[in-house]
Amino acid sequence: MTGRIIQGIGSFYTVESGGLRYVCKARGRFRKQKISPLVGDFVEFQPANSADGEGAIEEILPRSNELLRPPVANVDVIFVTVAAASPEPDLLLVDRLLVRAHRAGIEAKIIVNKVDLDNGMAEEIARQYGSAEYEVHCVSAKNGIGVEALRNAVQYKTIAFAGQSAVGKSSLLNALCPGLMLETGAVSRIERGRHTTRKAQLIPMQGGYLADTPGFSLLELDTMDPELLAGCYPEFTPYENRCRFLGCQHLNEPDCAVKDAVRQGLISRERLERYTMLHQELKEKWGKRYD
Ligand SMILES: Nc1nc2c(ncn2[C@@H]2O[C@H](COP(=O)(O)OP(=O)(O)OP(=O)(O)O)[C@@H](O)[C@H]2O)c(=O)[nH]1
Ligand SMILES: [Mg+2]
Ligand SMILES: [Zn+2]
Repeated sequence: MTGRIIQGIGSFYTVESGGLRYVCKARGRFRKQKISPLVGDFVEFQPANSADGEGAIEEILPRSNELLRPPVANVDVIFVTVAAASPEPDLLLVDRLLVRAHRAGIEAKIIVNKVDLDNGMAEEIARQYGSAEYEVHCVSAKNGIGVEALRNAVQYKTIAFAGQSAVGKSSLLNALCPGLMLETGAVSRIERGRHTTRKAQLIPMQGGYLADTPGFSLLELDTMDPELLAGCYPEFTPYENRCRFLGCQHLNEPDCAVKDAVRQGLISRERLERYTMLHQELKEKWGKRYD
């Protein structure tokens, strides 16, 4: 049979096929080949032959893409999620996620949650990324602002929510899928501390899937040639061939059309500033790549 992995706990995977769920283990040879099944994988599997047994994943079908942070495969769109406040927005982390999505060949959209707390900041974030022609959705999982519009954007696709911890990814999934009751970060009275998502999982919805994923606070870019970074900024593209130097990195070169566009307010200054930081970071890593 063929199906899709929607959840993985330890060495057990939940495979969905034809609306039913099957618990399966991965064959030992995957471990020998150092392949681990990912949530989102399409697989061939052998269902259990008794009610209490488990099935076996026989084959992982070729992936159209994969992310390791967060760990999901075959994603159509990644919803890079940030909160307008609480936690304070980390836009460098947003930019890192956008670069990673671009490198993995996955379309990205920006979701600004918690607009009920700070609408001014939500507008500021929309301004910075709007000029990059990213689609920006300002929403509130708490009072429902923008949730209906977001629901219309999620049909028939596999969409992964990704972003900093506590921005409200699980809360947004709950708002989008009535009846779903994912645990969210409200401080629990029974356990101490707040609840946090620990595993990626896919939730079937409107003919597609939504992926909830664990949040993080740190994210490094993989080692890559820093000269490829500018190509991950869609708002730079229309200007690049107007820079004086071929291969201009838009740092300190004279007659740089990207920096001109920033001066004219066509590209966000903050995006270029953070680009410069990421470029520097990649340059250091790239220099040490043979160490
Ligand atoms: N004011 C406000 N609070 C929200 C909103 N959405 C979520 N929260 C709160 O933010 C906290 C974190 O929400 P979660 O949904 O658990 O966040 P998460 O992004 O899934 O966090 P991780 O699983 O740790 O990555 C919870 O206390 C939510 O109640 C919102 O739109 N407005
Ligand atoms: Mg969560
Ligand atoms: Zn330039």
